[in-house]
Amino acid sequence: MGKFWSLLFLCVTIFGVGMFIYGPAVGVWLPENVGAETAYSIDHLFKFILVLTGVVFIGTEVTLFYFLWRYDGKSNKQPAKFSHGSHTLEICWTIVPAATLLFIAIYQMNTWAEAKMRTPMASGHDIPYSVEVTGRQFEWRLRYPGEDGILGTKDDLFDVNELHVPVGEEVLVSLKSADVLHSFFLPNLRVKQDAVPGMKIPVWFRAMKEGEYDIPCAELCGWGHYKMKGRLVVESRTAYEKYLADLKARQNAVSPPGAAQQTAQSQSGPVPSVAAQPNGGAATSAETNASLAKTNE
Ligand SMILES: [Cu+2]
Repeated sequence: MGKFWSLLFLCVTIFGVGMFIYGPAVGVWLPENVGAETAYSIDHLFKFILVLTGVVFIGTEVTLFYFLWRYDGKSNKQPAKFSHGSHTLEICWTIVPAATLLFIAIYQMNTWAEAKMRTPMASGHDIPYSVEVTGRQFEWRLRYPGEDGILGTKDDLFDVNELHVPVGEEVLVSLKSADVLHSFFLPNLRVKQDAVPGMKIPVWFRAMKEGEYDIPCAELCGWGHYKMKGRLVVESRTAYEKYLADLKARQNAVSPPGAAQQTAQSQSGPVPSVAAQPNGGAATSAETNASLAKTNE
């Protein structure tokens, strides 16, 4: 039994490191990255920190194994002697981690600024909001500016849970919450931002590959959090414009321009949640438009 525990500890190390090598090798690792430069620098930081902590992990685990193996009770009859500490060692294991953390803090600053601080508006090229995303128990409500390109006007277009964006173009989202904290997460674009009640938070990204991706909510927001998942559709500019035109036609067919606002104003009581409906979210355009216009007031 003497050497058993040391070997067990060694197995944990081998298994842990093995999984980190096996995962990327068979492709069960990070979700496919379809973002632009910032998304790649986030991946770079992730891998850099993983390697750094991996080296420390292997070092400490191998040391632990050696001491368990070398000084097990059965083969060492001499009683153990305890040291009362070493100032030099203590200073070392304080300074080394502190310096490492300081280095990481400085090393990631540029990526953080690109992802969270340098809004497209601040960096000179003033782009309009592409869409307003409102988190709401338990769905993502979307409001696109109509032909005037301005959010909050009568020609706005509404949809639920299916966000369309043109490929290769900068997308600027105005993120809101209608009730509690949600988190707007685009795993394939390495974007994650809390939606905070009472705040409008700008979120920006550029999707570089056409396809359909998930928009999960990454903040426990209530009983239905597990099903709060939208789709991000990245498509060509032509397909994107066709989607907006179809959305407009669908909206006008149900309620002529301006009617959605009136319907909304005449409504009373709580707006029914699309997710809570028996058909599982496939609300008709009329219901959607009317309730969206109300919540987006
Ligand atoms: Cu949630």
